[in-house]
Amino acid sequence: MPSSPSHPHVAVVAFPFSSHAPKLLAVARALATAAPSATFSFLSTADSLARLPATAVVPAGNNNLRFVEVPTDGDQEETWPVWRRMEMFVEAAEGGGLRRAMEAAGDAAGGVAVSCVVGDAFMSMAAEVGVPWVAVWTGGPCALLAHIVGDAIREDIGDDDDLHGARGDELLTSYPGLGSYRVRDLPFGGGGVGGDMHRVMTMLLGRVARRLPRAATAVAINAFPGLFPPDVSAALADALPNCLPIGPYHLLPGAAATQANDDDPHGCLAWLARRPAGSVAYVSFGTVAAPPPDELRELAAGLEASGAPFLWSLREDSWPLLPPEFLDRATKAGDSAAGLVVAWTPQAAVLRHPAVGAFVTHSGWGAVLEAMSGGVPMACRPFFGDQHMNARAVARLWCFGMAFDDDNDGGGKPSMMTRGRVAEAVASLLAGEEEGARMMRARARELQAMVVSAFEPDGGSTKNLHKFVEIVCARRV
Ligand code: U2F
Repeated sequence: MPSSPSHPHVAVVAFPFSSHAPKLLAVARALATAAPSATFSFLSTADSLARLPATAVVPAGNNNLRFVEVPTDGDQEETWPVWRRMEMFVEAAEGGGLRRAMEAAGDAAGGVAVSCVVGDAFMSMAAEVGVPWVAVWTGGPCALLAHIVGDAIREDIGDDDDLHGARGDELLTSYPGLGSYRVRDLPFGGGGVGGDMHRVMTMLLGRVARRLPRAATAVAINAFPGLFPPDVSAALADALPNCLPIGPYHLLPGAAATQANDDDPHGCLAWLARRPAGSVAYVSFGTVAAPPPDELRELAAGLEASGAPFLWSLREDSWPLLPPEFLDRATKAGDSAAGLVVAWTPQAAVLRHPAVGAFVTHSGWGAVLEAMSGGVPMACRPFFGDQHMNARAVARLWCFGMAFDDDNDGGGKPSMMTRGRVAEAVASLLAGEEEGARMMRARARELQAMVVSAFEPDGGSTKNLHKFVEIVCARRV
């Protein structure tokens, strides 16, 4: 295959599960917009490309972004559980699949070989493909720090089962950048995702922790300069080569098309438009987390008890778990209903809508940044992975929300949502007059202003995006 070292051809490689691909595509579209003379190939599976919003898979920038399918075994796709598909996909990519997909991208680009891989950090086999690897981390940055020093922490604390043990409430002050977090916030526990999924994620994250610091040319993180205190930024800069906060990714120039705000089949935005400013509680647990049935029913009861209108994004397979009379009230009473329960919302646009005044969520990192960008205070019910650290940062570092697992008496109470706690949290975030509630709303507005500044022409994320583009498109002879 002929190569052309003077013409950058960048392969942007997605991890085709949960919400990873749209996040990588936001980065790809920003790169293609900023570097119109380079070629970008977005690599993902057919299944994952088909799930992207139609607006996202059209050429970006100067018609320089193309889409390339990474082949998988179609029979397996349909029938196997997600953890198994992940495992098979990663094995195939490690075993030459990624290299072949890059060659196919080169052929499709008229024989211009790939000069750099920008890959989801979970695709860490990109370190082996013979061109510079620039990694994109989509989760909470402090969780990445914790994974990098994970072996040392485990040696110190014990295995994952010990996170909630006697030392669970100890602060991680001996680890640079992690001093605000407790042992039990660490991102190593399974939190109900299932043993097999936990095992696969642990394997992937172990590889990320080993390869990123040594083999990546640069690492993009979904944050903006000034979001974290200086000790965290310094720890990230020490641990990672060319660590560049360029986010929030969903606000990168050119990224809006990845969110399909116009794609609102359930009429969420129109429903919100008929509600007063700051009156609605929005509820979503992202693309993977699923509260246990008892807790879902408590949440439903708590939302009703709060008396606030609510919009709930809930995957349809969980609907039968809700009390039938609740769904009838919430979905069948039309516009007079207190709530709207739908399978999917245009979430970033929902969180920007003036009617939304509180967000009950799993605190996935995307959710945290979308809430910040919308200036919406959060009530966090973390389940697994980075979500506990994210919730801790929302409640204690940035103070624009509360966490259901924020156990003030140090007794290791469960992090469950109960109807009373939900009703209290929602009412407080929306309109509580107590000082704590006022402060959370004020902090949410301050963070929103910081996000806006980050993308001004001389803003921190804008400047880092320029550096990122330079690294990715560097001409290498
Ligand atoms: C995993 O996170 P999730 O995919 O569960 O959650 P988020 O990082 O919050 O991303 C979910 C995305 O899905 C979108 C939402 C986010 O961009 O706007 N979405 C939507 O548009 N409509 C809906 O009705 C519901 C969601 C993991 F579980 C987390 O712990 C990690 O932090 C995350 C890192 O990528 O991946």
